[in-house]
Amino acid sequence: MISRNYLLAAVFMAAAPLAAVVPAHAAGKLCQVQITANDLMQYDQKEITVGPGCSQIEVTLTNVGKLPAAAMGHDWVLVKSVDLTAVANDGLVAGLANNYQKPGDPRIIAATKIVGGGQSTSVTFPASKLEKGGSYMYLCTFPGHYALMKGVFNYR
Ligand SMILES: [Cu+2]
Repeated sequence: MISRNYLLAAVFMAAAPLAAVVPAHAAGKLCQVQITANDLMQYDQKEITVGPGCSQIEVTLTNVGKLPAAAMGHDWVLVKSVDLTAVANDGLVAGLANNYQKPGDPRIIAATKIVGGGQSTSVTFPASKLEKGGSYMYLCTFPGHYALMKGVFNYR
């Protein structure tokens, strides 16, 4: 015999995931950005502008090169402009296993992992992490790359 309580619990458990998912889809505007990186240590964009009206920002990085991650990997890391050099320097010693990002670095606003040639990765973060008109930059933290691989990130 199946008790009434058991049936109620089953119905509740089936309904709960739906209730959690629907508001997330309805939560506002997702602003999407595409950027590529290549074997010549270059992003295809030196400046990215996002906004207005974004609630979430999704950045997709595609490594259009051919070399593996250990030789010519790239990531996309968003920081305040003033933190650029320090984040790059701390990333140097963090190693590939940490995507050349200092674990738990509070200066990193958003970051993808390191990807090798032919791979793609993305990161989604809330726009509320940014101030409109703030001074932000993005960089690749693979050792030696950020001198060439950096750009200005505008949030409006
Ligand atoms: Cu790179």
